[in-house]
Amino acid sequence: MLTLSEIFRGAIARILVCISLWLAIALVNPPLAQADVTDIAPQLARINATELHISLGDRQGQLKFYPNHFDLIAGQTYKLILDNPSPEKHYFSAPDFAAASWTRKVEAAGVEVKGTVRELELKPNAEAEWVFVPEKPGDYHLECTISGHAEAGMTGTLTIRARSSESV
Ligand SMILES: [Cu+2]
Repeated sequence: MLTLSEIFRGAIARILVCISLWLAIALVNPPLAQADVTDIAPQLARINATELHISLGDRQGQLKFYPNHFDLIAGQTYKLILDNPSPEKHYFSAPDFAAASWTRKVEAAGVEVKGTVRELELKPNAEAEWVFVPEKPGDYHLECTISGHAEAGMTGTLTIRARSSESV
């Protein structure tokens, strides 16, 4: 049979175990500082990048973008992979769209290019990657700026839509 002092000592011991456990958890998991949250955000956005592909022309030398229209959602991260399967040089030129978007990264021929994208030049068989976040809703014109190409049909539209929770 337990004496009163044994019950009392048992209770004290349990309380001490609880306090030390709580201290251990608090030390291992300190509350997240604001800086930590900011550091994590770009990595999360990178993981969620939606991949898109566009071809500038085709093997037969057609002067077109494939596809010639994209529907994008503001605030979402996209990774646009551009290639040129045609026998001649082409440009992906959409300066107004670029101004309405935030460029995170541009990579062409394995080299990262810094700064804003207004126009990307793709030589035959070249590939480029553009990681961006569209921001300002609207319809933006895309064209190849080589003389005669836009007139022959090498144009497109890039649409940025507001997130569904926002009104346009
Ligand atoms: Cu062209």
